[in-house]
Amino acid sequence: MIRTDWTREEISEIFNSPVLELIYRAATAHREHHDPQEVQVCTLLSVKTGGCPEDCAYCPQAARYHTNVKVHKLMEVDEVLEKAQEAKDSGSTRFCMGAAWREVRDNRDFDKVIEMVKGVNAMDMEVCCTLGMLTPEQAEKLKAAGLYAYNHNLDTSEEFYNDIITTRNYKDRLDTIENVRKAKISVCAGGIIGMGENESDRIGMLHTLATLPEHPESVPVNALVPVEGTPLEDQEKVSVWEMVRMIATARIIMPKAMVRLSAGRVRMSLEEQALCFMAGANSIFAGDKLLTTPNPGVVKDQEMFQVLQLKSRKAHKEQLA
Ligand code: SAM
Ligand code: DTB
Ligand code: SF4
Repeated sequence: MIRTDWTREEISEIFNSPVLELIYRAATAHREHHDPQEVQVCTLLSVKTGGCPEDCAYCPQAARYHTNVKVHKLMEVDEVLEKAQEAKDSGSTRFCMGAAWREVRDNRDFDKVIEMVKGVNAMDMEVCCTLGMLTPEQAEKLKAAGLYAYNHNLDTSEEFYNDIITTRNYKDRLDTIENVRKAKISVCAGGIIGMGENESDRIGMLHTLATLPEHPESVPVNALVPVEGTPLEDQEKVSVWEMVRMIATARIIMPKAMVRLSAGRVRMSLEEQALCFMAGANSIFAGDKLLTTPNPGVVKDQEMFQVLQLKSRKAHKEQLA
């Protein structure tokens, strides 16, 4: 049964159950709604990089932190479509374009993004964007261009949010997610662990996601990639068990969602990633770069798929056809 009335206590109990029991329960829920061999392969592209006015403490693209990220204005439509074709040729069925913007503005850059969305949509891939805050009208415009999904992360709990970001508030995030939902665009919303939050923040974020009027279709779980120059540069690596607890709990409370093992895979072994798949993760980002930081390359992931006998999930649009 799909529930949106989970209590914090119920989620906490699941989250804290003995880890092997937790994995078993998540694996069972996973099998009720998904083919456990199938993993969705998505490619990210940073179409506008760096120079962001926000102060997200984890982010190498915030203008105020001195990181090695080079600022790059919005890419040209042709260039982006070439990258999308490469992603498709390497086996990705979802293509996500990210921009280091606080919010979308109604200017020529947005018109260009609309052209990018139309172009990728015509390639029969699920097209996704992550561009910051959106108004209802902007969401409608993206939908009309063929946008399939929009990523907008809660990142952490409402209580901890202000320790990580001060230039916008939690409600801003929830409002954009609502605007995306109302435009009938598939919602991708998740967060990051390893930023110094405590267990109750992790449970709090999962609780907010699982009690939205409708669950996000896609829930990315990122492990912080600590980047030199950001306030979180010295954060310790999270253990695989912390990732497993997040993924398994997300799988149990939002069983139909795609749960994405997102940032942080470069520091995980194949065996650790296998545990995450066992715990219900069924999506990854492929390619040697996320937005600005390294990711295991396509060849390494193909090897992993072979060893674990996984197969790439078709684009949802094709599955419907
Ligand atoms: N500017 C838009 C926004 O903030 O929504 C879109 C791009 S932003 C880079 C997308 C997401 O990437 C963030 O919400 C965050 O969850 C994730 N992210 C950014 N830097 C990260 C890092 N160093 N480690 C893990 N995840 C990160
Ligand atoms: C998400 O949850 N993780 C992706 C995607 N959505 C946009 C981004 C991860 C970014 C990691 C840091 C970087 O490469 O800049
Ligand atoms: Fe800007 Fe997004 Fe990075 Fe925050 S996460 S600094 S909004 S690019």
